[in-house]
Order: sequence, then C-alpha cells, then structure tokens
Amino acid sequence: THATPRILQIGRLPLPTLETELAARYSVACLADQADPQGFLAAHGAEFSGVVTTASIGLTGEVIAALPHLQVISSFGVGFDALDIGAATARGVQVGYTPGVLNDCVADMAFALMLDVSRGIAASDRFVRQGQWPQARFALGTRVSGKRLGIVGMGRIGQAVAERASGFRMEVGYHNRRPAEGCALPYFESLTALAQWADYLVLTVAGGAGTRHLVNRDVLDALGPQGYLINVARGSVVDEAALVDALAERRIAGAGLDVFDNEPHVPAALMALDNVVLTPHTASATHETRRAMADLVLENLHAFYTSGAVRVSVPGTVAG
Ligand code: 8YV
Repeated sequence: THATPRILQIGRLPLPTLETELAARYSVACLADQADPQGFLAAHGAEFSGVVTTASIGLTGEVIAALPHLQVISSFGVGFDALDIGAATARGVQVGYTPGVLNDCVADMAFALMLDVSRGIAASDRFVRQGQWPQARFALGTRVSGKRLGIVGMGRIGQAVAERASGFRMEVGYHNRRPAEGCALPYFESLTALAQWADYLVLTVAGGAGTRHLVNRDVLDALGPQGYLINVARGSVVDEAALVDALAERRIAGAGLDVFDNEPHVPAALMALDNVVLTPHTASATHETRRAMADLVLENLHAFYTSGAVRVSVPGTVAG
C-alpha cells in the first residue's frame, strides 16, 4: 500500500506525450506552471521524492535544497552540465539520464550541418523559393567527401560521427582528454594541432566547466580560412564572440551550429552571417530518438521506485 510517488517536473518536456505518461503513473506537479515557483517550493517542496527535468532545463542546487525528501532525478538527455550533480550526490540523490539512444541522430545532424554549410542546402532552398533560379546562379560549394574530419570528444557520439565518415572516404582524427580506449583513429593530444590538420572540426564533447571555451580564437585560427566548425555539443564549448569574429572576418570558412551560449536566443551577429547554418538544438529531435529518450526517463524512475536504483545513472553519482 505505497502511495503514488510525488514527482516534480521542472519544465516542459521535449516529447509532450511523456508528460501525459508521467501523469498517468505518478502524482506530478510542474514547477514552470506555478504562478509563484519559489512560494510553491516553500509550501510543497517536502512532498516530492522525484524530479523529472531535461538536459537543457537542468536542475539547480537551490531547487534541490528546496526538496528535502528528494531521492531520484530522471533527466531527459545525455548532457548533465546543467544539473547540479554535486548537490544531488551530496544528498545521496540518484541521477538517471539517457545516453546511447541519441548517438545516431546527433551524428546524423553533425553530417547534415557539415553538408549544409558546405553545399548550401538551406541557402539554396531559400534561393529556389525566392524565385531566383531563372535569374541567377547559385554559388559553388565545397566538397565534403575525402576531406579531413577532426572530432573533439571521442565518446559514444564522436564514435558514431567517425563511423559515418567512412562512407564519405574522409580521413578522421580526434582530440580527447586522453586516447579513447579501443579507438584506432589518430589521436591528437593538442586541439590546436587537430584544428590545423582538419577541414571540419566537429564538437561532440561534454559541456560544463571542464570544456568551457575549449574552442577559442587560437583554435579557430588554427582551423583557418578553409576550415568549418560544427557544434552539436554545447554552446559553452566555444567562445561565441571569438567565433562570430572569425566567421565575419572569414578567418574560418563557416560553421554549422545546433547549440548556443544563451538558448533559445541566438546572437544577431551570428544570424547576419551567410557562412553559417543554424538549427534550434534539434540534433536529437526525431520521433524515434525522443521516444527512446522518453522511455529511458520512465524506466529510470520505474526502476528506482520498484528496485531502489535507476537503470542508467550519471557517472559518479552512485556510490560503490
Ligand atoms: C536534448 C541534449 O535536446 O541530450 C542532450 O544532452 O542536449 C538534447 O538531446 C535536450 O535534452 C532536450 O531538452
């Protein structure tokens, strides 16, 4: 005769049906729906044993502190840079997340951005729709096949990007904190050296303090006027102001960006450039992948409430 667990949903979820599914299984309240979230937490914080959030929305230490009976966090996404993991583990709160199931779609998006910025897919679509074809010629693009691909962050997603490169007969190299176990690809200890070597620098590294502004002016200058930057990781990995300068001054050839510093706000300076392709953090946004992520969010909660442990926990959050 256990009571239905009370779950605090921090904000809107990327798959609306997941909200319905959660509400069918648990007693859910959504923090973003409250007129006075602070007051709501003060009055009701002690009711909640679980939290559902997303990699984008995250979870602050302040909210964790306002939930004295919190036992489990289930996050939608693979990134945990926006979650206060330290505050959760200090309290013994388990943290579930959704790695693995989005690798293919994120890697597909990296290639989509690479192809688009090089061949002008979005730009040529605008060209055709605006009726320019009869009057004008669309600018020549840049060949992708056979070029050098530098991957920054050789985790699950980096490996999925590397796999796709073989069909394009691209040479692949990578940079990581240390050589990735079992990875036969050429390892560059220096990111600048990788950028110098590469035609395309693809970011698939985790966000957070450890990688903040890893791609700075020096790295962009090493990538050079023929080089393209593709970011499907986190906006924080790139010094965005330095990127805008490098793009505007054509010190790099172009960029394909799915992530930004201050989402959902994209700097006007970036929107004014014609050598960039911009997507609204949609690398994992397919029906199939978002469904698989939602299933894992539900599984992590279910496993916790039935067996005491989430199915897939953020590394380092479970003792032993
Ligand atoms: C999602 C992400 O778009 O998994 C991540 O880390 O950034 C994306 O897959 C995000 O979780 C949705 O909020």
